[in-house]
Amino acid sequence: MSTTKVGIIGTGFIGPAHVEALRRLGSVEVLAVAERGDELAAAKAAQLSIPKSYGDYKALLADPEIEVVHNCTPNHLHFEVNRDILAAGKHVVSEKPLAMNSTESRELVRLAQAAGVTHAINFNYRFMPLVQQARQMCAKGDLGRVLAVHGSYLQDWLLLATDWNWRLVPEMSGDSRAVADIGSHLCDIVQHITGLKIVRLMADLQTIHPQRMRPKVQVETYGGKMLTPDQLEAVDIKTEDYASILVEFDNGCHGVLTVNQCAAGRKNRLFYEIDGEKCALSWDQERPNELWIGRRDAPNQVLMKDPSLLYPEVREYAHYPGGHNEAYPDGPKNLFRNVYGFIRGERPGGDFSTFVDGHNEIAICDAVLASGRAKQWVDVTY
Ligand code: NAI
Ligand code: SOE
Repeated sequence: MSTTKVGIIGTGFIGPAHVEALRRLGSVEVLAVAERGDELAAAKAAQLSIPKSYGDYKALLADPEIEVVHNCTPNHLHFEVNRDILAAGKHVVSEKPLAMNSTESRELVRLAQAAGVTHAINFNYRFMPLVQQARQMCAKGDLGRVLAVHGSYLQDWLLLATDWNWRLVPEMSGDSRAVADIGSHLCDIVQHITGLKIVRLMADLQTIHPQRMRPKVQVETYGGKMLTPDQLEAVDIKTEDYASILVEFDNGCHGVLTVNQCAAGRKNRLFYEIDGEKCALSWDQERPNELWIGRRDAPNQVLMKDPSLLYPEVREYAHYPGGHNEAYPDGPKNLFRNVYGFIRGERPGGDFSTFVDGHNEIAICDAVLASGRAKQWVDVTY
């Protein structure tokens, strides 16, 4: 059976994670990478055992062998690179956020639909087994009506004023930082599970470090802990480290979502709790094999991931027996399985996050910024 040939643009932190997840599918061959310049591209290709390398992503797009392209570049390049992938007629898997604002993301949805190719966005946390189980429990009425939702996404990798990354630079990351970077996953996951849509919100945004120390040398994501004071310079910070967002869903229920990239001890704690009239659900990405089910008239339960205990339609998201834990790298693998299955005509589609979902999240982000400025409730304009 022939393999689907893929090119990856950007090979920092997440690019290699895409490569690894794709290789675990078996039916996909990562044929080429593109990076900033020939030397870096060749070095990354050698490191990842990828046959072809391009120092300019446009050369990768001109390669007739490449059928699908993954955009793993920093945020400010997402619009331009996604647009060029679509113009080249290739299928596209983009990293989040889809673009820098909703004008750009709306245009990408239009271009993707006009191009008639498959388009996907890496809302990876959706595709973990117990997140899919929670979604099915909501869809099947196990919770009854959803009454309220709260969630948070907490990290500590930007806790100190000496922590630095391109995500702190609005020209590279966008006018929102914590909300666009991790709030995007949080908003997506609670809407995906409940099937509800956020329609109004009120946001409180805080920049905990109005000034940070920027390295005079370049550092990779999560790589700045070893720098000495003489290698740093002071820079004003304009984007939020922290946000709390009151939200209203389209069924009228309310919720609150908090993000903080200065939360000591929390590494990548994406957490939600959904209160239904029959039971509640909660899940923590740092303990992804446990789903808490809260009950009023019976003892609470912790469902440990085990294919035999999941709804039949969820079992394909769990690849190992109970007690054999699945985690972060398995989300993208499941997403890519669904995307490539559709591209190869082996799956019906409708089971992966698309540019439409990417645009919806940016519309929420735009509303968060508008609400933060106006200090009042605003409607989300999709
Ligand atoms: P990074 O800074 O570690 O890597 C970015 C890479 O893109 C670097 O290797 C850089 O040299 C390359 N690059 C920059 N300009 C380029 C160009 N013109 N052509 C080709 N390559 C270019 O950043 P990281 O952490 O990998 O993030 C990249 C994107 O992935 C971000 O948008 C981020 O939001 C998203 N991301 C998503 C994750 C998820 O769980 N879904 C996890 C981590 C990142
Ligand atoms: C950094 O905050 C980051 O790598 C995000 O960019 C990802 O989207 C998130 O999944 C993990 O944290």
